[in-house]
Amino acid sequence: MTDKTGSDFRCGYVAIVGRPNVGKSTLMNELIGAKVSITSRKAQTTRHRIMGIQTDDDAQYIYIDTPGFQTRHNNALNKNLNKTVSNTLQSADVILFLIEAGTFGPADEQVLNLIPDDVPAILVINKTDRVKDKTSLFSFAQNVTSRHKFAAVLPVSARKRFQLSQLEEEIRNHLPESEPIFEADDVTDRSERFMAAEIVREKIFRFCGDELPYTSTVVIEQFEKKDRLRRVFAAILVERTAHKAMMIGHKGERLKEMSSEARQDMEKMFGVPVYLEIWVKVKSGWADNEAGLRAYGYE
Ligand SMILES: Nc1nc2c(ncn2[C@@H]2O[C@H](COP(=O)(O)OP(=O)(O)OP(=O)(O)O)[C@@H](O)[C@H]2O)c(=O)[nH]1
Ligand SMILES: [Mg+2]
Repeated sequence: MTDKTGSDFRCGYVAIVGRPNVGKSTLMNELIGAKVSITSRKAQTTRHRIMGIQTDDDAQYIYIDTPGFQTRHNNALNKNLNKTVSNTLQSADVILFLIEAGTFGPADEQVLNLIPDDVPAILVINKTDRVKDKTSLFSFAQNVTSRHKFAAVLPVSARKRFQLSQLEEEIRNHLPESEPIFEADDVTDRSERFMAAEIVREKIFRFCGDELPYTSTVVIEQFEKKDRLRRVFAAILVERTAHKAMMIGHKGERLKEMSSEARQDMEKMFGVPVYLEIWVKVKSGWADNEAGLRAYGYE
């Protein structure tokens, strides 16, 4: 291994921004080779700023996954999510502006307008595996690059890992020379307790219909670490009694399935056996109240 304190070592913050559902969290997970950010087919999965860290012999990449920028509803939760995106952009060394191949709409434009002119931004065109006629990507890219002075443009597929090493090389070119900020084996800045809540939230996004993911959140009420075991007591907060019934499902089947998958994911992530209990509680108005949001871990 080479000396990580050598003067040509690079290290910096790489903000990943874009409208909901373009694949930001998938891209970050694939770039660092670990699943630290939850993903789903539904928009607005990510609700917190979360770092994913990748350290090589010659660079440390500190990716910051952000919530997809919200343009639809104006509640306290969404205002808070948008503030997170704006703050992240200000402190980044490099910005990855993610869009979906073939789509550029007002929601993308709004995010693009937030990108400061003095931070190098790479236009990352994701989901190219879905595009049959690759030549169409050229004029598509031209249309987007006419709106901002990008440092580079790269078509990728996060899911198929297409051109990700090229993307990493491009990012490295724009990182400042600096010693590493995190330990070489760190993959995230978040605690196991935080990851536990996120894993449960992912199951809600993956197992429940259209409404529940947006009207619920997860709180870890107790997290016990004993060297070869984690005991996790989670509460899913829902808005209404009817939501509680839907979350639990017929004869408790849905909650049972979600618990089982969440427990397996936690065991994979923590590397130790996990005991998990999930309770569903009705707590209306949680998404509309600023003080309450802080209590649930929203910055
Ligand atoms: N076909 C294809 N699908 C992808 C690709 N990258 C991500 N996806 C899918 O797109 C969906 C959204 O991915 P996420 O990573 O959760 O998107 P996101 O931008 O983080 O979404 P929010 O957190 O809601 O803003 C998931 O179903 C992913 O599997 C890709 O390269 N190709
Ligand atoms: Mg996400």
